[in-house]
Amino acid sequence: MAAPHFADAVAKYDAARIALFGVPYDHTCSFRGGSRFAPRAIREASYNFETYMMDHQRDLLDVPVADLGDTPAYGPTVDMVAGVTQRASDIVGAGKIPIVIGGEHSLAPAVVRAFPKDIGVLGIDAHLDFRDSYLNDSWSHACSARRIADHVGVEHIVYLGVRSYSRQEREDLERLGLTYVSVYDIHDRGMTWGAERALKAVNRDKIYLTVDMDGVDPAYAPAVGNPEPFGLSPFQVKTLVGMLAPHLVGMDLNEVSPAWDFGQTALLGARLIREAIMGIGEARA
Ligand SMILES: [Mn+2]
Repeated sequence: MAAPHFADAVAKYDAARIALFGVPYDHTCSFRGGSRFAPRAIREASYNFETYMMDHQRDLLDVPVADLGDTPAYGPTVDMVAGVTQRASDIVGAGKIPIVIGGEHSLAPAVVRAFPKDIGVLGIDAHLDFRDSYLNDSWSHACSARRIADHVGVEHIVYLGVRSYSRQEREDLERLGLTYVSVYDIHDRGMTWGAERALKAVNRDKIYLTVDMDGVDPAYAPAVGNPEPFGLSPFQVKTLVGMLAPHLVGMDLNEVSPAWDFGQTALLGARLIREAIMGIGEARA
């Protein structure tokens, strides 16, 4: 059975403001595999929700979104990166906003490379993902922020919700001047503070958002590749998406591993994508 299209993503490509596609890829996964099944699980979960969004007092069907389906199941990371960058470039070149459903976090730099270098990138992640290479692969999901920094510059990327990095990553972030917002600071001072701090740090008008679902606490999002306690609440991520919506030029959501799910992680992923779609539609209405 073919996976359904994302709920309410019924626009033809030419008329679409936003173009979704899935990347069923998890070859560099280091702990819990299976995020290649997430595009299907998240699309299926998207049918849970009303098209009318009470919190926005608007209908999602009023925002033209096309679902382009999934990329092929690539082998080596270099092939995945080339294929994803090409597909995202087509969307960006057509003046549309890509929203990409992972798959693992390694897809994020591939999408970011489709944009001019003058964007800023914000990420939700439990991990800093700032290794230069992991298990001999510089495109590993453990290197997502590092590869994004290669494209936009280390001063134009900030991950929020961080609560894990290696000793080497800590040395590298200090040496290279990477900013991050720890989950502990967000728990102390709130997501509004965190988002303002991150936006000020990246100092860009156009923002790309990459959401690693492990940034959310495992109590709410248990089915991720590398779960970490003390995470963000779903509502904090909603708050961030809402604040960024007027600036968003693209987004991805990654690292859901449906085999560990009772359904709630895929549901939250689908809901956050719907939040972004509505936020973008609302900001540009
Ligand atoms: Mn992560």
